[in-house]
Amino acid sequence: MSFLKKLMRSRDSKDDESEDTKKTIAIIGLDGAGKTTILGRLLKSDYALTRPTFGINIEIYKYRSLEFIVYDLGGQTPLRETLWEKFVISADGLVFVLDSTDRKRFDLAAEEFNNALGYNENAPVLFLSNKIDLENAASADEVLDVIDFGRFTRVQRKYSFARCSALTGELLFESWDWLTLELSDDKNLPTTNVKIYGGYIFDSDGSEIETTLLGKPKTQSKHATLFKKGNKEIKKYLRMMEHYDRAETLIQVDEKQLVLTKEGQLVLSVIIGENDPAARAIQIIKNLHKNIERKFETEKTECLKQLLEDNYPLDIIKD
Ligand code: G3D
Ligand code: MG
Repeated sequence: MSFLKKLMRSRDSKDDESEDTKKTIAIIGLDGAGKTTILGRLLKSDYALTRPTFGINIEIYKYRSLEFIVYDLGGQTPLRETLWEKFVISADGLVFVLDSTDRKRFDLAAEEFNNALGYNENAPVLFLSNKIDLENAASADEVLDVIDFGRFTRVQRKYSFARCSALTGELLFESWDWLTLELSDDKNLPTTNVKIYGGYIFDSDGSEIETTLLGKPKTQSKHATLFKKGNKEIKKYLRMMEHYDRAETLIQVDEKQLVLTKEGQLVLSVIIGENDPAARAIQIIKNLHKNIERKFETEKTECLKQLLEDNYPLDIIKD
């Protein structure tokens, strides 16, 4: 955080400590790019509401040790100038969303992106090329041809480019994790390990194949209810995602996070600690997807438990 900002904040607030964990993010992009859907996907798994945003949605989103105040700004032309000026200037982070299937408006999107960068010259920028679940989504190269990222290197500004799907959640959490780390003043924020309390294997039709609770028996019985709730959430999500081959999500269950990935017929999920990096958990279960199919053929029971214990001993709960 800049010195000036810190000074202004400490003037406004007596509790400077907690202010430091609050970050404002402006999500911008043309109308229909997927801004509201992204915000919804981050907030909850069953967020289906995507109506055009007139004006502004403000949502609070807690992730890891930060509290994000996210401004989802309407993309309609007449609103852009007034709203952007007000909210983009003061944002700690900028997220620009591009509809990667809307090639006709790539140039317009690039222009808007430039405008936004003019309003705020410091905040880290996360550029999301959205809707990769659709067949005609632009490749990374196509987008990079239109958007000049070289300028960030020239001025040493922090940025990240990712392709994602707000609808299925694919690659969204990894990108958000990047932004979280960029904005965190807490250098102790864990970047690698997570604390896995257990996990599930489901069939994509919603039938449960395995539930694994990890840790000592006492810990396991303490979390039994949590796992029942998780089971319900997974089924609900899978009903929503039945037409998609790949999906990822993060669902808050009590004080823990449930991370889920679906690849074809197979659904893997783990429950991790409240402030753990979901991106790491997603990586772990993506890696396991490959091994699990192989393991299934030989051993039918406790596949997930064994794979976790064998490959990720440092990531699973011990007590
Ligand atoms: P906006 O807030 O940027 O204006 P919205 O955009 O979030 O309202 O999304 C506009 C439309 O795009 C919505 O469709 C929404 O479901 C869809 N959409 C958003 N993200 C994705 C994505 O990743 N993949 C696909 N396939 N569609 C997406 P409707 O039909 O409701 O207008
Ligand atoms: Mg919207």
